[in-house]
Amino acid sequence: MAKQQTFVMIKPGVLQRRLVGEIITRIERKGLRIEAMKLIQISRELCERQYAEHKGKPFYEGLVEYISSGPAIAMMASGEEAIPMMRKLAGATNAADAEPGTIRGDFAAITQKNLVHASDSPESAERELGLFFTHEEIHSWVDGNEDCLV
Ligand code: FUP
Repeated sequence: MAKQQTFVMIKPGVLQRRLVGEIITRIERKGLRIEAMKLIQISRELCERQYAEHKGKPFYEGLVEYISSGPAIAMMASGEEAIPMMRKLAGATNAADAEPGTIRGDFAAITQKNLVHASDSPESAERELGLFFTHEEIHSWVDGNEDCLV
């Protein structure tokens, strides 16, 4: 299995709803390593770069408005198969399809406000991590608990 690094964004509504701890707990409880994290007011420009693939879609304007509406948390999570693992923890994009037990399934009733973003491929992870973090902001650490997680 491959060690991977993935980009996670905890969206502004999560701070409003005081659910930041709940989300971070789920990521840690799964065993992923948080190796970069910051509270960030995402500018419209950064948001447009993050979601460039969706430009022109009906939900695009509302999405950009929402993501740049207040502070969010940017994070890098690492571990074996971290990219698909984090996508599973997040759940389906569409709020109505997200399974109970997932972050979106448990807390999202509106697709636009589906709490978290998680990279969908190694290419996306590399691109997104590059948008949000400098090398100096990433702090890799050896997982002393690795044996306890199996
Ligand atoms: P995901 O990778 O699961 O975050 O999903 P997408 O990249 O397809 O969508 C990015 C964001 O756009 C979603 F998190 C929420 C928003 N969106 C909508 O508001 N409506 C849609 O129909 C699809 C996506």
